[in-house]
Amino acid sequence: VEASIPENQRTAWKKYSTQPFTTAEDFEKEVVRHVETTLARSMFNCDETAAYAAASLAFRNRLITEWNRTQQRQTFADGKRVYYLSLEFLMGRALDNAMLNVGLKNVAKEGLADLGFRIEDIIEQEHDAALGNGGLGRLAACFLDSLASLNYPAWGYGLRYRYGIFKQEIVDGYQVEVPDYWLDFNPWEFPRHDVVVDIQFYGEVRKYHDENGKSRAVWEDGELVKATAYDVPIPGFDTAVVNNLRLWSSKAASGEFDFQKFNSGDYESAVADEQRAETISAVLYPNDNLERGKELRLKQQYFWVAASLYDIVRRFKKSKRAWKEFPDQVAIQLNDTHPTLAIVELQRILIDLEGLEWEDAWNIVTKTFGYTNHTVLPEALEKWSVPLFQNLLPRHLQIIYDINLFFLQAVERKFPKERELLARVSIIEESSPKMVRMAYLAIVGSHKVNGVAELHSDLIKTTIFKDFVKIFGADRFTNVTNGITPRRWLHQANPRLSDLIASKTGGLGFLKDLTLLNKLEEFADDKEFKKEWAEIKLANKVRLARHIKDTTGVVVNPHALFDIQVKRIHEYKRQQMNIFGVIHRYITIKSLSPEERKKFAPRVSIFGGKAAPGYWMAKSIIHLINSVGAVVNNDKDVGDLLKVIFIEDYNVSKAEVIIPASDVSEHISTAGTEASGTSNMKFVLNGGLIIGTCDGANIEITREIGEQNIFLFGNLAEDVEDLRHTHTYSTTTLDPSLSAVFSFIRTNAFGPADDFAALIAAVEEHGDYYLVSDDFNSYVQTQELVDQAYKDQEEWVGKCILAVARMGFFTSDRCISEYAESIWNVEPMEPLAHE
Ligand code: F55
Repeated sequence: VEASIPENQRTAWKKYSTQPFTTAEDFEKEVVRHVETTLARSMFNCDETAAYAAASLAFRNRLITEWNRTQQRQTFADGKRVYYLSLEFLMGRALDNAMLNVGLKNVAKEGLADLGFRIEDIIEQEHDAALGNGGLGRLAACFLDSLASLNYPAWGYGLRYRYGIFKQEIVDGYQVEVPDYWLDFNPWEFPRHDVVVDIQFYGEVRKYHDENGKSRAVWEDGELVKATAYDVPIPGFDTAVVNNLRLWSSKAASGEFDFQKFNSGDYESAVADEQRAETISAVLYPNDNLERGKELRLKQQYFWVAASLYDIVRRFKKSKRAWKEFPDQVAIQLNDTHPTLAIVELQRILIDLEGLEWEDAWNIVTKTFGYTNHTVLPEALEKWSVPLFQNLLPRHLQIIYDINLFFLQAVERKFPKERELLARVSIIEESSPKMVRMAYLAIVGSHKVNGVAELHSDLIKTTIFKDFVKIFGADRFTNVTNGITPRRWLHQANPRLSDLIASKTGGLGFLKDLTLLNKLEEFADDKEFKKEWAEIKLANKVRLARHIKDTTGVVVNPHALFDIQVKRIHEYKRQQMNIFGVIHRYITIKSLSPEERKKFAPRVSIFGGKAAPGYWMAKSIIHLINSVGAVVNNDKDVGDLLKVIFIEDYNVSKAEVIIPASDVSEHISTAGTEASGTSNMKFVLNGGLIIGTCDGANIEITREIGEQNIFLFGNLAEDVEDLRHTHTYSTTTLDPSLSAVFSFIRTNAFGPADDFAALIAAVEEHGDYYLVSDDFNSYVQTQELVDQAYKDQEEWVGKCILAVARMGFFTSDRCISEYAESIWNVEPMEPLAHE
């Protein structure tokens, strides 16, 4: 029964319906009301934490009104919706973003000032929502911002982890992981205790025959876990659209069985059940680009997928349409293979619960799903052991076998003589134990598969998924080059640059149509403009220098070139090459006479990023960086010529401070390994140049901004495989400068050389898989070109302006429009203005 208020009584509702604030005065009223009632405090004990809480509650109420309006409008329109399934959403802070997106940051600033607070200090109080590892999770967050800003009816579905990515502390130069308990006070989520789904695990499958003699599989027994929805409002920029991010939290399914245990005196085991259920959504797995096959991870995936699909199907059923219309109402995008079980779960719902025929169901399924691949690294491709599956999800395993059977039969019909092809493309790998290849399942169950940059999308078609191109045709595979939201990554992170750009491009329109940046080309030679531009960069560097001083005690000169590499620590991203280069620079400086040193270009090498807790090589890299810093930063011969900084606990809110402060940032992965990269886009958009390899989106960035405005070096993807063979089958000589770096490390210059032996051995003895030696000379020479170029500030700033002017392509708005058109087949809704 609809719980709707009858017509006659609605006038009272309308009269008292919440009026969102628009003035500083009304905002202040709200803040004071929240401090005095919601928080039960007063002006005599209102610290910054309380002011943050009250300001957030005020904005949150404002969002709720528009959120309700958006949801009602979408329900009424009853059009096709997009569902973005991602195990990670790296959202960062919400308050600043909410204030900017609804266009009331200035109002809040004035209001908070009246109440005795600086808005910057209040924003700083918020704990990051860090439900992600790195690029993949942040991409999902940028996509939500674009979907709302472009008025698409779209939902995100994820897990409400009690612990997000760990907090990184550096102790004696080593990474230490500390749990990130972030839910103490989170005004941005709404528990929906009425939106609950029971999720089943284990048990067994029995066959029953119905009255027509038709056999039906029924999945019975096992254990139930309860999924509760928590909703997070996602405001669009310059629109009243507020979309929904629904995160699921696990609890023991309440009711009979635990009460039974309780009554029978088995209290402890009832509590243990409760705890085991809550464990499912307890913690985000901290590996990026590595899959470890843990049962709890598979439980997380099914828990989240099953709850989300139940929700999506329930919404569809309300519209009372025929099942064959499902793909006209629903588009589901799989963010990597983590949600691939959704394909199997939808097939199960349709055949086992709704009684559709296999073929009809499978047609619906494949039309509904799209799959985005984010990596070609073999160790990152998900595989699950068949015995594990059999135990946890017995019915799903049967369906996977059936999907595979029908798929392989079709392949055999099309390519009758190719027995090896069948083994290669089978969803089941015939190893021991047998494994389910999730990427293959995702390809077979989707109508589109996309990579995230041109090179990457080409590579997946010619390497890991080559056979599937032959089977399904090239049309199933496409490219959508990644993008970033200019709202957070320019307007929010770099307000002064955003204002300067607005003053030359006719207002803030560029934040909604980033190609408008090209108007800046006219000003690339404008003396006055360049001066303001350079001043802003310097101010951003001063801000970062202050953070570095406060957190590490090291004083850096903001006039030195800031060279930044911040991203997850991984051998393929080659932070080791960067730090070897820094050591090379240190050796060079030490060899110079005092006279020569005066001409040497000063540089600050800044690193940041987390290592997966079990990834020893990555942890050694962090240790080496810190050990080099400890020596170099205290060497009187060096002074300001070189500083080496490791910024602890790199996350979204730190990125907002770090990225606007770069002169040069490093994106130096071995060619062919970084699917796209997205921080490369953020750095250039903030007026920094790039030193990078011909990899991922660097290639398209170069095409857009011009090769005079980027420092590219190193071997090309097409040559990497052959070079690796050279290492394996013959002895190649190590690059002489790199050899000198290794010798220097072996003098114990940075502490016991044994600590770094594995890093050296990887290059010298274990085949240098990531080609550090092959690229080292080219890297060092290109760094010298950077030094030279930086000396001519006029020309440097000109390059930065031209680069920014040409970055329009890399907005996530463009990505979302491409997905909408070529994969989802959805249209944006009419714009919605604030009331
Ligand atoms: C996390 C968990 C697993 Cl099991 C596997 C991968 C990850 C992960 O974090 N991957 C990731 O961040 N991939 C990155 O995706 C970005 C967005 O597409 C790309 O820009 C980047 O190149 C890629 O490495």
